[in-house]
Amino acid sequence: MINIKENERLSIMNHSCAHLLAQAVKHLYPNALFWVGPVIEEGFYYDIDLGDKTLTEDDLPAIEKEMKKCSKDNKRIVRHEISKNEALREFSNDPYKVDLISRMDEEDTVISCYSQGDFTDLCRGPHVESTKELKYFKLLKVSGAYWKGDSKNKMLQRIYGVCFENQEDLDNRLKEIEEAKQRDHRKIGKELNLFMSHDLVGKGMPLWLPNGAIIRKQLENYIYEKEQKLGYQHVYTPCVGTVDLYKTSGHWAHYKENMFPSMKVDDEEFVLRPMNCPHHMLVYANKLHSYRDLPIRIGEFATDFRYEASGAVKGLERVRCMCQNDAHLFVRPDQIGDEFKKVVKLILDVYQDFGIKNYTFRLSLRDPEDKEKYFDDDDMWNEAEEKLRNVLNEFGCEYHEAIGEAAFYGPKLDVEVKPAVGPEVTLSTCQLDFLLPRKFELSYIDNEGNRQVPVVLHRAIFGTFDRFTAFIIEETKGAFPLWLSPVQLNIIPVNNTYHLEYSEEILNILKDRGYRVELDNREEKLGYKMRESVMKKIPYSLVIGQKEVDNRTVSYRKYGCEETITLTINEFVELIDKELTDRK
Ligand code: TSB
Ligand code: ZN
Repeated sequence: MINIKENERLSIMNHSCAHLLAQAVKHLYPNALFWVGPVIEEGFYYDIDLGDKTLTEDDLPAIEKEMKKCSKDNKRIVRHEISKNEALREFSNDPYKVDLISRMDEEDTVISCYSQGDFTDLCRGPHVESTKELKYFKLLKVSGAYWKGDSKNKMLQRIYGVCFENQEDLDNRLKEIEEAKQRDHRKIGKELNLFMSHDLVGKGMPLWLPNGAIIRKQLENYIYEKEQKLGYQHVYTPCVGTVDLYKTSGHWAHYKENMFPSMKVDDEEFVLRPMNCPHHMLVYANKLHSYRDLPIRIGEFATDFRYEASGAVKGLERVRCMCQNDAHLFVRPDQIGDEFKKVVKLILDVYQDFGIKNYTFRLSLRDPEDKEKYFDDDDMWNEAEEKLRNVLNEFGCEYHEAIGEAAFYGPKLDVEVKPAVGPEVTLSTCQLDFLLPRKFELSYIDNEGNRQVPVVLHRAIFGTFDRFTAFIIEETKGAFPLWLSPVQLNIIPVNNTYHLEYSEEILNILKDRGYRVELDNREEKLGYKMRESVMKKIPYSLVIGQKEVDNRTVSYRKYGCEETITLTINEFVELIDKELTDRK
């Protein structure tokens, strides 16, 4: 998809189109007040106060029609500049504009306005020269958006749209949007009964349904096996901690706005944990460690709670209650490079297993000038950053460096992916931390009998099971590989009178082997049942007719294939076993 924001011409057109939208809205809703209308990757939006009116998608065609009219009017888009005071006077009836203008620092700031016919908006520009240049646009959706993103403020109407230079580009974009909608994990999640949400449980608190729970369990088993082989030790710790725990870790000072408020129980004050690091620090500190014991790798599938803005929560991808595939690796400084390398290798292995190809590595480094944000030990930072870079180069990974994006406690590597709808998100992460071990006074005894402080690597390969599942749903469009599929095999007797008994026999054989298998014994036509099996994206549909009964065979059709293949039961079981072991 073309990134509108990164294309200069399209960026200007989309910004102008946002003004065209505002002009049309003003014609149709004369009391409308306008907040901001920026260009985004996908096009543009405008946040608008329409009083009590809540827009729906049904209102968009009329607005679009009015935009077309304004475009045809062919009005020149004219820039003029006024002083801050003049601007305050001119827009005195518009509290949103007054808010914007008042926040411009200097008294003598020059403020630019753009006018097109009867409509003027405060704006830095630049814009196209005339409204008639804006012909190929489409309004895409409407949603509520709190003023300044704060849920205590009024809810505004946000209208999204996109504009291109010609009809073909616009059509292509609309096609892409439609495909993305079909792939959206929220849509597929509903169709395949993977997860749900309910107002009584709360925003951003998904409920995993039986089908989704099967996928999650498989993911847990998969990564647990891998981590066992790599020497991880898994623990279970509570999803709350006292406020004091998070004061010790520094989260209370630096991360409080992302946390749920605290609650009192007897004389203790608890918070729902947003991260598991403090608990794992205490697990480490529970024992004395020698330099020979390190690295120690404490893993957990750990539930966390984070306050995410209500407008940001999204299906399983961005939730307020999540389960991390978390681990904290306690290493000696001389082991940083090796251990980081193992984490990167694990990430690459996992992505290969899942066939994930479209991702980017982001190496977040400190800004050496920013002495306030980053704790001050230049040598340590330089060495650590160099080690991370070397590992990525060794693997031949392409990555981009984000200066000033490191956490205050150390550099990190994130893996970014693009969901079907919306901006990029981070899946895997590996973060170096020099500070937390000090805060918890962690130590190990070195080979001369002296106390030393270990370094910690925070890492999550899937990120969270929630986000990873969202991603996998979109990657596979719900057609999961056999090992992940909620239902793996679907047995369809051609005729219940003659073929049901043998079908049931096969059902029992396959169930005994531990496969997730269903038998469709409804009195429906074969074609209908086959279509439904495909709609449910079941990997194998087994058709059992007279030939199969007579020869004690099964005939199957794989999802996405037209071919029907007949095998003996034993051959079929072998095939399935192999596919399950390979987890491909
Ligand atoms: C890796 N303390 C570290 C941990 O040890 C940590 O919490 N890192 S994190 O903040 O980056 O979160 C880990 C991963 O959780 C992220 O990489 C991301 O994939 C996932 N994640 C973060 N926020 C959300 C959310 N709101 N919904 C779903 N997944 C999320
Ligand atoms: Zn952590």
